[in-house]
Amino acid sequence: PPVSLIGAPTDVGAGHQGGRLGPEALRIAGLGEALQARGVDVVDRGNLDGPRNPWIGPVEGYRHIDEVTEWNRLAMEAVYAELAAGRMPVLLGGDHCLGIGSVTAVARHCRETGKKLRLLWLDAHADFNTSEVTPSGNIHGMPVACLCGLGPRQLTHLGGNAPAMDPSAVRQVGIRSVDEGEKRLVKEYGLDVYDMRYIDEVGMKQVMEEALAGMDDDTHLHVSFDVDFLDPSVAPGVGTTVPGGPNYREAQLVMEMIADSGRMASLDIMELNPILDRDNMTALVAVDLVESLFGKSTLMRA
Ligand code: DIR
Ligand code: MN
Ligand code: MN
Ligand code: MN
Repeated sequence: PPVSLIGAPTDVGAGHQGGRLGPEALRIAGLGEALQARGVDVVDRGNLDGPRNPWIGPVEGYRHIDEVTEWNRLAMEAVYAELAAGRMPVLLGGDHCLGIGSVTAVARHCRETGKKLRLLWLDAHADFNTSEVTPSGNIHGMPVACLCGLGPRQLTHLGGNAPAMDPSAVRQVGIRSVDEGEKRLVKEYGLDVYDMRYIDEVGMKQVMEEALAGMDDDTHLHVSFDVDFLDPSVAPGVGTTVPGGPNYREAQLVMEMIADSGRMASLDIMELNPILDRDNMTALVAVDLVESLFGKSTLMRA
């Protein structure tokens, strides 16, 4: 389907400023042109326009909750409009709190069209914190919990009813940083987490076979790509680097296997922080990976 790029220039959900420059850095790295060169019909919708970052501390366990809510409402409406028009939304973050709005829109589209939702969450973090267990108050550490109905009402009910989705639809890959209280919740909700230890033990190919298993013609696959999924050696331009992530080669395999599945119908590219980057290298790596997501491969296969 044709692709729509939607910029969401905000870092209200993060603990560092600079993520709000992410959409522009991805454009400068040639995201739109790279997709065009692959024959994808792509339109850039420009940037959403939400509240500025007040840059104050957490209140009752949440930093900037009203600004986060407003940005997510905007993201949800923009993503939903593209899906309803038969297009593939690509949300350019911005911090990962925006996954709430993006996936809430996808879940609504799935309900309306009778599709089954599969959420592939590529991240160093589980993003399953709540106000009780968060070490930071930063809502970018909470979107998966909110989507599963765990969180403040204004975020869990963004789409009207909660939960937006069932935890059984979630597959998380690349995880290597889960906070103490968050670990209990991940277990309690039964999230399917392919952490770095498991990736090391069985290899990325088997991990992706498992994470993508069980999809069919009626599955809508949403890929939420937090750039801190990648090892910091290839992707330094993020606020919360965690060592020991997938290298360039493993990440390419992830994207190629998603492309081979043929099911990806929406995408987030989140958490890029150009202030912390070097010569836009993280944005350039992200564009390389997105090319693979859209089917670029070295050889003609099969
Ligand atoms: C940490 C960091 N778990 C928190 N989370 C991040 O503050 O909740 N998620 N960086 O992407
Ligand atoms: Mn559709
Ligand atoms: Mn994240
Ligand atoms: Mn992360």
